[in-house]
This record gives sequence, structure tokens and C-alpha cells, in this order.
Amino acid sequence: MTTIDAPSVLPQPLTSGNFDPRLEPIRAKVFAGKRLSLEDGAVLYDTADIWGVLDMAKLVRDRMHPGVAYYNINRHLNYSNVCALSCKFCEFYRKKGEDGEYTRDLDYIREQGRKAVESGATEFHIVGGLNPYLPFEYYTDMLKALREVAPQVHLKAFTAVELVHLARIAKVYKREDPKIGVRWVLERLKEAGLGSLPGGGAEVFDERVHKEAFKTKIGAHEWLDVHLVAHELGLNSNCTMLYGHVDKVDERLRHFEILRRSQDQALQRLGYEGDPDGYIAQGVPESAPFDAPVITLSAEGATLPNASMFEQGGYYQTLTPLPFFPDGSELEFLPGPAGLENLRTIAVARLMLDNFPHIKAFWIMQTLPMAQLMLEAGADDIDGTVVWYDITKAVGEGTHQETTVTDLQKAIEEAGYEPVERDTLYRRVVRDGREWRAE
Ligand code: V47
Repeated sequence: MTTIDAPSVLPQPLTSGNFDPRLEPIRAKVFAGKRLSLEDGAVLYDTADIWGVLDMAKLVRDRMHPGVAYYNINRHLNYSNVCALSCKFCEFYRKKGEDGEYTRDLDYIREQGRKAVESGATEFHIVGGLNPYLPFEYYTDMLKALREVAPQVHLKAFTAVELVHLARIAKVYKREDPKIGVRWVLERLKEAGLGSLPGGGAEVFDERVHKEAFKTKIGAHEWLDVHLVAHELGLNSNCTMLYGHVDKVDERLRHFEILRRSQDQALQRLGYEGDPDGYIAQGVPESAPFDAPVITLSAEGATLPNASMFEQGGYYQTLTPLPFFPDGSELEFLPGPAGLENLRTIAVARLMLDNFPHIKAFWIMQTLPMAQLMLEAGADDIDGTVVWYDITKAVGEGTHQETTVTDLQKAIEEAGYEPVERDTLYRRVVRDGREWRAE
């Protein structure tokens, strides 16, 4: 008879092979809901103990959104790909007269509005190039047209760089204080039906990266100013980080740092009280005037901001990390980030952005199987049905990139969470036949 000897060394938990003692003090801070430093962030990016990082991010994500993950029914609308800029990472833009350039007219936009209503969509995500040939009225007319045909659908529209462009074409832009013109623009767009701002165009808040990859685009200060004005006007906004091109890890971490300081300000306006001594500024550009105390939402039982707080102002709802897609761009020679890098970036974002209610794994760019895995790594939202998406193409050439509600729900359920349909402001959507309401 063969006997099997008991192993002299017992099998260790999965993390043990890569056990990293540098994670221990970070874990203690995460448990206590304390803010992580940029040095902590560097360890999270550097460590071979990837499971340790994902596990901490899951803990925070589960504290903030126990048992649930979000999706929505939405449509993206790219109204024009004509753009005055030529950012190196972008393969979306075309010059006037170039093959493939387009600008949608109001009939097309109304048609899209009707289709959105038919499909039960609760949100339009509207962005485009900086088209120098369109007047300011094009934008207000577009929103009003959608309001007419799709009155219930939330209009999340225009990135910060588009809004600065609108201030220029409306001739209200003032170089000394861009906030003045942007406020004028946002007030008019809000009147026309604008509901919130998407998070695009932030890229990576860093001078070096800015110069190398998107030199003529607005920089960090202007981007932040636009979102500050939006928040002051009671509009919520999102933000993104486009990573995996010419950026380095410390630049990504500073990006997170700047965003969470900006969110401290927004939350202070909503009445959150913070820890005035809980922060030593690390690497934030001096000219970024963040004077709010540290406000974290990652401790057990913290109250997340919600739609009922709009009277006081808006805030950042979610950060969506966007992995760089090299194909067709001027930076095509770069490899772009791979799966593990994407997974880790979601987790680090969750851990560093302790005052952001949501972290989104945008399935269009991450793929649905990866987005599903990311629900275990810090993300609580996988975005929506999308339908047409023209900025990047994950598979092949087409802009038709759609998934069904059933697939989104299945991905979430398989990951062990209850799928919650949300509207743009993260309210639960309740459906009764073709009717829906947000609660
Ligand atoms: O602003 C451009 C980025 C953004 C590439 O707010 C690229 O909820 C990767 O902002 N590879 C548009 N990214 C997408 C966006 C977004 C998506 C989903 C949800 C939300 C939200 C916002 O895509 C652009 C730019 O930063 N981008 N080119 C590229 N080659």
C-alpha cells in the first residue's frame, strides 16, 4: 500500500509566494479608512503581491457598495469627429475634408434620441472633437432637440476641453480667468438640458506627459477649473485617466492625488467635515489651490454623497481608468497596457481615490470578461449598453459596440454581486413595462 507523507511545509495562502511586508502598514491604513500617501501608491504599483493589492481594493469597494454592482442602459453619441487638435494618442479625430470626417445634423440627432427612448436608455453620453466650424448654437440646439424627443433621458455631455472650446467660439473666453467664460457656457447648456459632465479629456495631469502627448489640449488647471464651475452650478461630473502610453507610474499617482484634493473641495461644499491635519501635500503643483481638509469616504459606514445633495453643489461621481489603445494613433509604436496592468490600475485607483464614490471598469475598453474580473478588484460599475462607440475600437474596425442588458447582468451575477441598474446619478432604476423611474 502506498502512503503519502504529509508535506513538511504546509501549503501557504495564494499571496504568500509574493508576500510583501511593505503592504502591511498600507493595509492598516486601508482598514482604518485613512488616506494613502503617494509613497504608498508607489508600493501598490511596484509590489509583486498583486493579490494583496486587489484584496485591499475589494475590501474598500465592498464597504462602499456591499453586495451590488452597477450598470446602465445608455447610448453614446459622437456628434462630430472634426477636431482642431491633433493629440498623438487619438485616432478618432479627422480634419475637415479628410476621408471619414463627419458632423451629425439635428435630424440625425433627433433620430438617435427616438431610438434611445425605444431602447429604454436612461442616458446619452455625448462628446465630439473641437469642431471649429460649428457655432455655439449647434450645441444648445442639439441638447434642446434631444430634450424634445427624449425628455426623460439624462444628457451627460461635453468634456472640459470641449467646454473651453465652446467658450472660445461663443467669444466669452477670458485667458486671465477661463472660469468666467466656462460658467457662461455651462449656464446656457444647463438651461438647454445638460445634466452632468463626462470625465474625458483629463488624460494624465502632468506637464511632461502633456507636452509629449497632447500639447495643444488644455492642461490640468483648466480641466479642474471647468469641473469646479460645474460643481458650483450643481452639476455632477466624472473623471478619467488615460494611461499606458508615455506616462509613468508616479505621474499617474499625482493624477489621483490632484483629483482627490479637488474632490475634497467639492465634498466640503456639500457639508462634509474632514480632518484638517490629516494631510501633508505631496507633489501637488503649488498653483493648484486646494485648501479643503482631507475628506475620505472609505471607512466602514461612511455616507456617500447622493443626488439629494445637489442644492449645495455637484461632485465627482466616478473615475474611469482608460487603458491606451495604440492602433491608428501617432503613438501606434507603443504596446499599450496589458491585462494585469489594467487590473492593478483599477485597484490602485480604488485605494488612492478614497473620496470617490465609484470606480468604473468601462467594458468597451477593458472587455467584458476583464470588467467582470475588475468587480473583484475595486470596480463597482461596468458602464452600459453603449451601442455606438467611435473613440476606440476594441475588436476590429466597427463603431457598433453594443452589449445586452442580459450580458451585463450575467457578468455581474457571475462575479457574485446583485446587478443594479442605475441612472447617470447612480439612483436605482425601477422599470414597469416601458416606463421607468429613478429612486
Ligand atoms: O477623452 C482617446 C480617451 C476618452 C484614446 O465619464 C483614448 O463616465 C484610449 O472619456 N486609447 C473618451 N483612450 C472616453 C471617456 C469616457 C468613457 C466612458 C465613461 C466615461 C464617463 C468617460 O477616451 C477621451 C480620451 O481621454 N481616448 N483616444 C485611445 N487611443
